[in-house]
Amino acid sequence: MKDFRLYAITGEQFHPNRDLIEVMEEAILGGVDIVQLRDKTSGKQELLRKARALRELTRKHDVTFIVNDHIDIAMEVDADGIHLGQGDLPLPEARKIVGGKIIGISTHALQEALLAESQGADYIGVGPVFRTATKADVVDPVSVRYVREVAQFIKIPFVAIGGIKLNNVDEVIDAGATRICAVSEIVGSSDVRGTCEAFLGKLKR
Ligand code: 3NM
Repeated sequence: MKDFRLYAITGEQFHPNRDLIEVMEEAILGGVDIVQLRDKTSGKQELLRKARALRELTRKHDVTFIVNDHIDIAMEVDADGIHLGQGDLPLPEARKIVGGKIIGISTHALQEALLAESQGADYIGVGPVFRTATKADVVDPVSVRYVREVAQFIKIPFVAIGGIKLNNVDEVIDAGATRICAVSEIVGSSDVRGTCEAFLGKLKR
């Protein structure tokens, strides 16, 4: 997969009065390399509509597009890849369906990271680094210690996630993360573009 530094995930609850596509386009203009559609409440038809719109947007800007959970929707809109949690379809089965598309896996402990790597994940999520209210059933924060472990033992790309804000991202970078993902800090910002630019400024050093 194309390398990346800043990964944005949709979170429409954080911008109730703004359009999804408008917000994600601002994030793209701010420099995000990957957009993920994550939506735990919409039905399939609504999800398909959003996925089509985001596919069009990301194509226009040559940005990677990932769909969370829904392999059928990812295939239907020809997304670049899917992102799966620990409770989703196991990676080898998902691989049979998506072929060469990107598969990302959420991991919360080194054992899960090593398994995902050995099964051929294209990247892993590493989190939640800090406490987050964005993911309902999330495990306790893994802290920057887990980031440090992954940086030491895992060779595939990893992206740190969970409660990451402009005011704590330095700690995550110091622990060895070179790729960052945020939901609320990006899409809930009154200046989405400026927030992305600020994250990227910190990731450059
Ligand atoms: N996955 P925010 S934490 C979607 O640890 C997601 O796997 C996580 O949202 C994981 O940036 C998380 O608003 C939510 O804290 C991240």
